[in-house]
Amino acid sequence: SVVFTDVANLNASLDGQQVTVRARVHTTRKKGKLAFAVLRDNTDSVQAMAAAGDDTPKELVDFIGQIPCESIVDVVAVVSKVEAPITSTSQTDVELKILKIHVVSEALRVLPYTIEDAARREDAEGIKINFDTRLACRWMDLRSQAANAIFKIQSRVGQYFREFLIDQDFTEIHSPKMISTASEGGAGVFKLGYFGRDAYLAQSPQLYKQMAVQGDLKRVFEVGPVFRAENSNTHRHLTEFVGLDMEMAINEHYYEVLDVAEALFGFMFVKLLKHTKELEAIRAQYTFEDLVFQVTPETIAELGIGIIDENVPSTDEYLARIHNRERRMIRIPYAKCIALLNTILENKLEETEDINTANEKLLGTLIKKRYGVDWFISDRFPSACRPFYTMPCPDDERFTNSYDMFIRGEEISSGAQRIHDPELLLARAKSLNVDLTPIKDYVDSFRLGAWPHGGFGVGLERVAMLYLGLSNIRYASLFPRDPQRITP
Ligand code: ATP
Ligand code: AMO
Repeated sequence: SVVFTDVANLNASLDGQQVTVRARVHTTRKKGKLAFAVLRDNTDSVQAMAAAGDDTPKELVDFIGQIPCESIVDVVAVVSKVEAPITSTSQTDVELKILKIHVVSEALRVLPYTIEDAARREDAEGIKINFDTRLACRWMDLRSQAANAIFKIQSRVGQYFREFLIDQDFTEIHSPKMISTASEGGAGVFKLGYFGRDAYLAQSPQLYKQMAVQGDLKRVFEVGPVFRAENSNTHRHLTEFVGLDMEMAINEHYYEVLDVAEALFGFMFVKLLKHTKELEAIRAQYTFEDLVFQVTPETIAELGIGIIDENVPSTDEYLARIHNRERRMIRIPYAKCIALLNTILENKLEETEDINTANEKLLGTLIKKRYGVDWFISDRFPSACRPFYTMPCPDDERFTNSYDMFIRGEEISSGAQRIHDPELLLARAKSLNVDLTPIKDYVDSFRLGAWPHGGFGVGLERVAMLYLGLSNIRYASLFPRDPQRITP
């Protein structure tokens, strides 16, 4: 059988050797007796050429010149060291002298758009194709380096979420996605037919992850699809997204959940930093500044959180400390966030009022200015803004033991301690006008001895979008679903 050499492995040490390479034709050019082709395999590329003469028939040169760009070809060639480096390809010190070429799969001669179109910087001059056009042919768009890299980073977000929680003794669960009623207050549900009955697509694994804890799994997580029939035509809402959810039994305080959240995201952010090749490819198209997630000693001194150190630690030290639970991210009570906003807002907000998207962004800016970080948790949210299952604060019923996590002034995670007393749950639902009859099983799951517990949910695409400073969540969704789009 034929041994294929990857484009990435072609270099001057192979000078004079015959190789077989499978790659895409990135470009071709014919000039008299010469034909050139750039062969591309993902981020790697190499120049290949043929010159009509004694050993090379003119037909080969003509044939190369007319292969449509993006076709997949097998090339048999001799590796040849070049004198002057070829700067337009990733393999700079060699070119391939083509002996044979076989088209494995021919591309259309007229492409919907070129890879250069898909890779154009957001701030570039001239005509840009719009993102809808790119999405309509996503398999082409994904070939551009930045788009490809976004999904490599996103995959790591999921991987680190899993790795960290498994290491902390969490069990991965798979809850049903077809359910008999809404699982989340507020957001709309998609209805489906279920053998003559109505069923709904799950808006979150919320009720099931809690019931799993009551089944003594005690520390659980899930990575799975979440469906929301919200007519949300915003830069950060999808109708289907990937939910990263966790739920755990707690002993004394919901801070036990926040400790896991902080350590988990700290772990993830530090680990992501090492994927420099992908981060640079994304940065070349979408300008973004690195996420600042390390709290300075001044902030620690002011807020009285975590350990005290004169020096801001290196990322490795930071990771070690997170594991040792020595350092905490900033946690700011909701009422304090409102107070901070009110220092500059003309129309002052009440401390139990919901914060809209613009003010959320503003809050992010204020916190960055004051504490130097893009990452924070706000806790003790007003009862009126949280679902029925959220535990009220024991010291003040207007607020709840709940929290949101923000990066760059936008929400990536939301969670709470949950009510584990069925009578309190019924009372809360009644006061919020939520009918719990359809989820009687859920209420009953707290009647056989219930662990106090809490957890949180994260949107995978939100994390990727905001970690990478992207302006639209659709860039971080492989085949985005929104009210306007259900194909491809
Ligand atoms: P979640 O729903 O998960 O709590 P979210 O980021 O969607 O997370 P919401 O609490 O739904 O947050 O809303 C937060 C802000 O987002 C609101 O203040 C609102 O201004 C804005 N928002 C939410 N949904 C829409 C929408 N469909 N259209 C415009 N803005 C929206
Ligand atoms: P929430 O509704 O806040 O909480 O969702 C959790 C996280 O999911 C992401 N998210 C979204 N991402 C893309 N498109 C959307 N339409 C969308 N809506 C939400 C956000 C958000 O922080 N059951 C609770 C979680 C819990 O308490 O454990 C819940 O679903 O990143």
